Amino acid sequence: ACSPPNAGRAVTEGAAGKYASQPLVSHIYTADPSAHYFNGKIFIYPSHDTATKTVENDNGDHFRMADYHILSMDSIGGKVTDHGVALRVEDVPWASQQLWAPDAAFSQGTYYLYFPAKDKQGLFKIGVATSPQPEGPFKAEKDPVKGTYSIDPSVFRDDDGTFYLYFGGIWGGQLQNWNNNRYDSSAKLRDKNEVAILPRVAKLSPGMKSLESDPVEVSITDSSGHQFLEKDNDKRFFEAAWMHKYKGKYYFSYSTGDTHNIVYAIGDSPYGPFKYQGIILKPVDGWTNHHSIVQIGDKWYLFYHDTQLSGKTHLRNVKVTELKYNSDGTIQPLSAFK
Ligand code: FUB
Repeated sequence: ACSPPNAGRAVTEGAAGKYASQPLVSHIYTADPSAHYFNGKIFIYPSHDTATKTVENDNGDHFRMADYHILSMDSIGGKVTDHGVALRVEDVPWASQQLWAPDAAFSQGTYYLYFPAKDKQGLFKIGVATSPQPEGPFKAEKDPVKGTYSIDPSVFRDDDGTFYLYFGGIWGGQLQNWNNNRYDSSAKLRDKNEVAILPRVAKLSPGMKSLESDPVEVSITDSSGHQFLEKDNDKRFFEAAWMHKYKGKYYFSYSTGDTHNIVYAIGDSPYGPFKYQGIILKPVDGWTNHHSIVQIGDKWYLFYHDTQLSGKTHLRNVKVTELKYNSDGTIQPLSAFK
């Protein structure tokens, strides 16, 4: 009752007739929306947030999601369908808990769901599950994708048909424990004057269930080509990688985590290097900020989440709003009224 009328809704700054968005569904809590246009419909692959008694901490233990539901709609603003349970943690042979932010891809008649989960040893890995339909149900492979680790998989199909898997997230996402693709249980978060930890990318093999090559770091720099330091935490990578292509350029976007922005950097190849450009979405209600960007017809949309329905960081709701570019290819920033 104390909130201003637009609490928790993203608006296009400076746009005539501000666009305010509402939760896409309210019967379940959903987060981390990865949207795709498959078969003439919009499919959203979100996390399915659930109530938990786990106390909120920096490790993200309060995010205890146990299954996925896929959402779809014919058009933006249209009726949203929840297709029910698409995959449960108990149906993933290698996983123990925490089905965090997923993504999906389509190749040669099969839909692939990529998802992070903790294995039986408590290490986040990335799994893959398949279905003949975009909405699932999905059948998980027996093991995680070999060579993967950490969280927030995001799959990008380039115009030549090659797929790339981006991933990683620091703090509870464990990326700080992986150096040169090796796990180091003693590795700590970097000090403020050390270079920031970078996300990873690897080409997927044509079968979509394995990596074609070892993951490499995704280089993100400032406009002078310098890598960010850990203290540049309003710009450095934290989690929620997403790749899209606009007018031949590669746009790598991500969350800055503890400063709660969605920001982006532009490059000339799927591997980068990417030059930092600025904010796409300022902090929303709730600690996390996680998005996807997709073209539908001749318009571009930002799918994101906030906590409008619950007011609780771990019980989020997905939303969509239009994304606009300037003529120089930069993105017009969005903000949410607090
Ligand atoms: O939903 C759990 C985690 O919260 C995701 O993996 C992060 O990106 C953050 O949104």
